[in-house]
Amino acid sequence: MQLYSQWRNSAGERVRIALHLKGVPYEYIAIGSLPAGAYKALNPQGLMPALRVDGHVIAQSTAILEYLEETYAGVPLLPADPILRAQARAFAQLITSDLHPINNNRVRRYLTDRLGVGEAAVRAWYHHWIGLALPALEAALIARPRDWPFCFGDTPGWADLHLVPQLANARRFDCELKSYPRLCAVDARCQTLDAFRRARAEAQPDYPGPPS
Ligand SMILES: N[C@@H](CCC(=O)N[C@@H](CS)C(=O)NCC(=O)O)C(=O)O
Repeated sequence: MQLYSQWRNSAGERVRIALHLKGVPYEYIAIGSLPAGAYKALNPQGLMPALRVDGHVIAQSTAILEYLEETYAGVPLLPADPILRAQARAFAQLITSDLHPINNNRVRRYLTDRLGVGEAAVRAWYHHWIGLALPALEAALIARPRDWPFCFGDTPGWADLHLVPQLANARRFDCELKSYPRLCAVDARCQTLDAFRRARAEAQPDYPGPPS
């Protein structure tokens, strides 16, 4: 199994965490190490990540996660209870469908390069959408029937692996996080776990090192 990703690739980080949590070995292929055009030939949309399994390519992090969940069912990432399962999916979907697509690199690049939007306004854009998403995610944790150590259970899973890379992005853009104590507590707990640490941007072989 090969994961095509890049050190700073939050959708890829979700998949890396899932692979580690499930104990599935994989080969990390840094997209920057491929010849020009090779990744697009594999995944025509060109977005990261993609997973290659027995010669088949799966694009889109949610599709990859669902494949892993169905194939490596021994370590489930979704809660067993159908309501909690739906709530964990809804939590993740807020990130994958409503937040991440409008704040990601190509959108910010379009704002600056094509629409001539200045850096301060792009930051304001980023903060605006984060500021709508995080209160809803915090509220989802407040509404839980129990104050679990992780988002929807006693072990980390589907919601947690979406949350952690998203909060890393929010920190990169200096977003205010103190108002979200439950999200931060789950994040801090996840950061102590090997599966999350090994998935971090800085732990990837193509990480170029801290900015000088
Ligand atoms: N819906 C896609 C989103 C993938 C995505 O946007 N990936 C980003 C990195 S996190 C990317 O490839 N960005 C390239 C760019 O913005 O130019 C998924 O979940 O896999």
